[in-house]
Amino acid sequence: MKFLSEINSPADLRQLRVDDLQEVADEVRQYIIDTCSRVGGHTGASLGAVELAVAMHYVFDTPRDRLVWDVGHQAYAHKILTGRRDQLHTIKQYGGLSGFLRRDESEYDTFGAGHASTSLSAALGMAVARDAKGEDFHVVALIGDSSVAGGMAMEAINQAGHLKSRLIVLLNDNEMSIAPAVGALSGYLNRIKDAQSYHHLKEGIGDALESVPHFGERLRRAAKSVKDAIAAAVLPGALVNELGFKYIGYIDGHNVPMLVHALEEAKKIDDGPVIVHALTTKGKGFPNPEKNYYAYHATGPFDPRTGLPYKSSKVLPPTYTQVFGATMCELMEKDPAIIALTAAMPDGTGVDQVLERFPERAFDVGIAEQHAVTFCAGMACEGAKPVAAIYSTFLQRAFDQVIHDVCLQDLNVTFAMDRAGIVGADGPTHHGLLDIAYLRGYPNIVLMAPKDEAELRDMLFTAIEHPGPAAVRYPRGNGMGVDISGPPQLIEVGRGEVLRDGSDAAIFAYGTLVHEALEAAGRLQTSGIDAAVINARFAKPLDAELILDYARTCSLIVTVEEAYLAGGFGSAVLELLEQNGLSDKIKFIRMGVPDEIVTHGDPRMLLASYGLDADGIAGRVSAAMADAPSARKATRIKAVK
Ligand SMILES: Cc1ncc(C[n+]2csc(CCOP(=O)(O)OP(=O)(O)O)c2C)c(N)n1
Repeated sequence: MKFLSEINSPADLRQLRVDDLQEVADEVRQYIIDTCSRVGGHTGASLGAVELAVAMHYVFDTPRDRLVWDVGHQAYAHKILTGRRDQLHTIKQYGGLSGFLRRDESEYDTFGAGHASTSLSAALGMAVARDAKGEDFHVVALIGDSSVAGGMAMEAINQAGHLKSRLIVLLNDNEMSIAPAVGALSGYLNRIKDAQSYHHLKEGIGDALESVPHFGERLRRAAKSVKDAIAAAVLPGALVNELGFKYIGYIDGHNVPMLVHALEEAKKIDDGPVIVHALTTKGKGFPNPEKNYYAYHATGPFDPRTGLPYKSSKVLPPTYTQVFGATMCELMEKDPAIIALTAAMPDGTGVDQVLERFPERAFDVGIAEQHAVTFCAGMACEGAKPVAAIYSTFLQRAFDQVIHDVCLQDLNVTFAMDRAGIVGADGPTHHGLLDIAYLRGYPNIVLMAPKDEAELRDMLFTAIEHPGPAAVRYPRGNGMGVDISGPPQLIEVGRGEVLRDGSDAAIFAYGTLVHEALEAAGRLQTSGIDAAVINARFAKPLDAELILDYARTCSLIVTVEEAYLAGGFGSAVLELLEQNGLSDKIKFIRMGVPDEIVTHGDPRMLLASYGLDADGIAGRVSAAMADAPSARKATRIKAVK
């Protein structure tokens, strides 16, 4: 590494000549490939943004000038250039660098990220605060072509054009989301680039080119083909004329000197926001010559010579995601009213299978969770049975749509919440720990969580057939390996399942932790504690009869959930006990995640750190039994169903 080993901060980078920067970018790219081949990560997304990071840190006086990255998954080059090169190999691992951006990780991470489409709002806020304080620095937001179509980004563009604050937006246009980009805006950007037919645009192209600030005359000369000319003319048309942005571009986002030049020009614009439109290739330089950008977005470890992933010889059960996708296809085969929906996560949710099989009844709406939910509500008004497959963490963004548009109107919308619980390497922005709390407090919705992949199938069917809103939460990763060959069955709403009876303690587990609870009960038996284990199945409505029955007969009630304790399943049970005058008559323990930010790392290890494994559960139960009230007198009415 001729340059990179000497670059310990952007100030070092800025000592170099512009002519050296392309080589710096090459070294950064190679460094990302070498590191990600060992530890995995958002390889392709980051490879596509290498030159953008080099140019931005070269042109701007970071961290004095504020650089705001959208999502932050593509920011590995930024991390490398801002003093974190030697820690890159720890990325997404416990105690290591975050896979996204965190203000507490570096002063160069001016705004924490992980969810998409936030950068423009944050950057505009910084710009307005700067102006209010009478300070003078640049604010630059980098955003991808899919994230820019997200609702928040659109709202920020609307306000930025109106306020005319000094703000620079670098658009990283690679025509990709995780999957190929969708939507009219993305189609529009593509049409500009691929313009074939220009007849109706011929007039005015010259004028439009000239109107582009600073670049106009040069663009006119540089427009080598009619295609370039149209591109330059059309985009300013929309952004400059209609929305109050200046436009520079489009430019080759892998050519550092050109980027530097464009950003220098952008710096000079002091009377409003400007967009610099850079074209990039996702996975640029990835060793596998097969152009599967979809697969490159994020990778596990791979062979750095071939780009091929290392294959595990272990045969694992299908993931919950795969089972969801396959079950949707089965159900949609039989019921034409069912519609599947994803918000830019077709492969992550399993909706890719459905899009392929039923393209007319499956939608990828892009990064637009809020729209997705209300879109479903509209479909439900017309008798359709929409299923919104949205990760637990991303559904947070559509909270009001779930409440105001779906639950209040009691519409038949199913929420399939993948990645519920601790997701592991992606960390705090991606853990799905809040959905029970944010969905439980409003009438009408049914909440359920399966103990395994077979029950996921049953619950999905049950949710779709339930006439009102229903949500199913299930974890990231592989199923338990149970038989899923039978057709999905309807489950009685609000009924738990006793997996093991017991007279001393009753453990109510919600979701897949039921298996840890069963193992814990086995261990407790050997130390003389007879613990029942109940698969709660529903957080709303609770199986009140079953819970009260155990509460009247056991000394100890324990709830277990992979979610925040505040407002969660355990809270629901506690409320039930309180309503029935039992809360002070019984020892009660809620096990889950306390009120703290859960870091990134191996999910099993993180769960264990919160006592959410067989050891932890057994330990808590035996400690509590030592001082629990003596065995309760009432006879259980209906413990085993
Ligand atoms: C609110 C939200 N929804 C979904 C995601 C998942 N996600 C992460 S990156 C990404 C694609 C972003 O595409 P783009 O903005 O074009 O950036 P690129 O990856 O192409 O650089 C998506 C959908 C997210 N992070 N946040």
